[in-house]
Amino acid sequence: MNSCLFCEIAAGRIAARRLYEDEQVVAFADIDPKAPVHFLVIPRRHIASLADVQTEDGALLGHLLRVVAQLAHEQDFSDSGYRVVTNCHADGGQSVDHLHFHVLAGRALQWPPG
Ligand code: DGP
Repeated sequence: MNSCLFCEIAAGRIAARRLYEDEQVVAFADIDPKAPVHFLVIPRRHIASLADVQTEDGALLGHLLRVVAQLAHEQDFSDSGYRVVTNCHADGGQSVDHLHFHVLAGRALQWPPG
């Protein structure tokens, strides 16, 4: 596998403003925020996109989403609301080929997205 930006961030070799980490998951601020709160939650293990998730990754995905809910609660935007998005492949707008969930909050978000 060629070097992956988010693998490098997860390993701490590229700097990012980290919000949370454990043995499976890292959350860090998006470099180009689209809302007052915008961070990314990723698995440490390289999974290229949602399309590459396997049946055995179910517990990891569940944990990842539980971390999102925990951070929303801790950062006090759980009640006001938030959005969780993963972009998959070209038409989905994916630009970094390492599975990541965007977490957006802090303003009323529009629907549908562009
Ligand atoms: P996507 O387009 O869905 O693949 O989202 C990729 C996101 O990653 C995008 O919102 C910008 C963010 N991003 C790209 N490069 C970096 C980086 O070097 N550091 C951080 N913190 N975020 C990055």
